[in-house]
Amino acid sequence: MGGCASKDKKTEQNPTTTVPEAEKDESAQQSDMVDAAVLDKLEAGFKKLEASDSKSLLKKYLTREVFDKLKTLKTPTFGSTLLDVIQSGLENHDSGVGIYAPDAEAYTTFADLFDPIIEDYHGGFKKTDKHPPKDWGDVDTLGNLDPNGEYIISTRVRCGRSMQGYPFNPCLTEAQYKEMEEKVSSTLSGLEGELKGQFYPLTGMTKETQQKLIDDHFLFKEGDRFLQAANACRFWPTGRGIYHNDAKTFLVWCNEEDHLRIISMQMGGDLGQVYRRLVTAVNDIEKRIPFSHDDRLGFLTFCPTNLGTTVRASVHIKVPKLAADRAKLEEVAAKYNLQVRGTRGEHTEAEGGIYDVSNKRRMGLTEYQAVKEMNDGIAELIKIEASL
Ligand code: ADP
Ligand code: CIR
Repeated sequence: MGGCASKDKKTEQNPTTTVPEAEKDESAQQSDMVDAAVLDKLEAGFKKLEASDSKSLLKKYLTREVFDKLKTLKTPTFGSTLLDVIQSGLENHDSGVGIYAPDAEAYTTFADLFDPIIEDYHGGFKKTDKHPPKDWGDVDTLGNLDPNGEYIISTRVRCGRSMQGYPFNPCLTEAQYKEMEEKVSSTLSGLEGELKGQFYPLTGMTKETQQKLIDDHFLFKEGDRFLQAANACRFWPTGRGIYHNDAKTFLVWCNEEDHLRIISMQMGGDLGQVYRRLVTAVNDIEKRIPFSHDDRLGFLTFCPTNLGTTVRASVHIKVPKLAADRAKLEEVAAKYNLQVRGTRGEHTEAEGGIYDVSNKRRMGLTEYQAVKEMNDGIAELIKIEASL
């Protein structure tokens, strides 16, 4: 194990762990050095990944040269290692991406790996680029994408936020989880009007209630192996929960992948209404909780795919003719910078011909532009479907 997440475990480790000869001379700096056990794991994991047919961005960009340069580094404050960054992708060769930032400094310390992955995922956001300032645009310019209700089942827009003063999941203590949950639930209890609702902690929630919320697409799933391998599910379900209004059109996830996921959703294709609700909510919450933001990367998140605007605008859509061939659907979607997911979200299959189609990139464009990208792409997909 590497940095912060393994601190508790270090005390349990065998104190006779061998220190390589080369490291013995510098034992005074031991705390700055990566453990031999971590280096062994990294080396073994790297070799396996190299020999695999993994299509992950991790495999694509973790060359031997990058690996050798980064394997001995640690982040300054939390001591996170390359293993903390890549262990999800090492354990799950079917990852699309395969890396997470255990703490915000990882984006800098391990930039030689993060930067090319960010550039690839976000459609050309270069290491010299700067994410634009937040701009929700003119919220009245978006409308209903499917006024006759022929294609779109439901519409959802979400964004992620990290609370200032707290690291990401792998570095959080149990006490911090509890403290954050308390801050989030008490803050949200101040929301009014359409946003008024209640916080439901995962701790103590019946399995039936939890499963119903998951089946209805309102709550995050449990046991995500990509997050588990990244050490992001420690102390589960402590500190995790969901806030929602009665209509379940406005929801906030607490401490799943990110500290907060702020979500607006409803049945049908009225993207305008969904977007306006989200913008109102985020503006309100931002007045009450300070969030982590970086000049270059935008809003900071655990997964590099969510940096920048952190916005994923999606529809659940039925396009049976286009989707007769999933590869074809993916190809057409990619033309409009859209990503296709299964009905229950990432890494799931389509059920009943329903696909989740969303904007793929979230960096190097404004919040409004990210949503508009989905809006325009979906309009095109519907046009194509209608013409077939
Ligand atoms: P996220 O969007 O938060 O990154 P997922 O892809 O895991 O994560 O999706 C989370 C949940 O949101 C899943 O249950 C998924 O089915 C649901 N969801 C996503 N888009 C829509 C939509 N347009 N309508 C209804 N549910 C949706
Ligand atoms: C993967 O690489 O497939 C997972 N680690 C998820 C990557 C992107 N998804 C996300 O941020 N939710």
